[in-house]
Amino acid sequence: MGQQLRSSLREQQHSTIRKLANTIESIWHSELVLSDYATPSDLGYVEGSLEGERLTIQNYCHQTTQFRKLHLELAQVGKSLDILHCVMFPRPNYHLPILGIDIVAGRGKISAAIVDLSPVMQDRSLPPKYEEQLSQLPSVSFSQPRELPAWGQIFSKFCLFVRPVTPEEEDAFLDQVAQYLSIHCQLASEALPVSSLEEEAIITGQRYYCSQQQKNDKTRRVLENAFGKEWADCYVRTMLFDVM
Ligand code: BLA
Repeated sequence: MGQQLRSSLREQQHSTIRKLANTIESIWHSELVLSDYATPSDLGYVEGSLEGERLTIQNYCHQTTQFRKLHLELAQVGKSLDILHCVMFPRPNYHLPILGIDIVAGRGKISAAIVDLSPVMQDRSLPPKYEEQLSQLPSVSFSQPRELPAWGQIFSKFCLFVRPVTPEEEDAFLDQVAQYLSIHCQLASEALPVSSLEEEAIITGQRYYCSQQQKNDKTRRVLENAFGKEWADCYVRTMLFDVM
């Protein structure tokens, strides 16, 4: 799909989503050495409309030494719903948390903004350097924190899940994501491979993370309305939260 079409989706989106997409890409490009990722050719740019409004999806994927998949997805439903989804899946031979970001904006207002560095070890702990650096970030308060759904037990104590209600809160969320992402890229670049025993535990942890995320019915419903149940299920299992 042409570059023009790609950039036009982003230009139509909520300004916070557009800014965050640009920030994520700029940090990835400056902090990591990116290689191509074989995105299934029919999933780079997708459009669908069954019963509901038209859904347009743009996917950007890369890989690095430490990450099996860096995934940034921008989606738009009709003219009313904008979505940014981003997950950084580490390779299983590195003990690194899974960075996840989701922003959902409906009719110009953000209803959900979440960022987390989620643990993969069964004791739910993050590597010590992450604990150290994340604890040192200045704490920011938001007027409308949101409660995690039951499947959200995968997230860490550093998880930020809010409904930002002013431009200042939107900027504060953007800033927090940029901090998490910078810390993550820096610590991941210094990380060394683990033993094969630890690798087994990490694979189990990543599988659990993905199986919990797959329980998010709100994501599934949007995809099902535009593409049907079968396609949506396949997309959630192979593109959004593929287990190794
Ligand atoms: C919520 N995700 C949502 C909502 C929608 C989507 C419509 C409801 C908005 C709201 O509660 O205000 C839709 N999200 C999508 C779609 C895609 C998407 C269609 O990413 C992709 C095409 N979700 C993630 C990741 C995280 C995540 C990586 O993809 C976290 C790191 C979290 N999304 C998340 C959570 C909710 C949500 C916790 C709230 C769920 C709830 O309250 O039940």
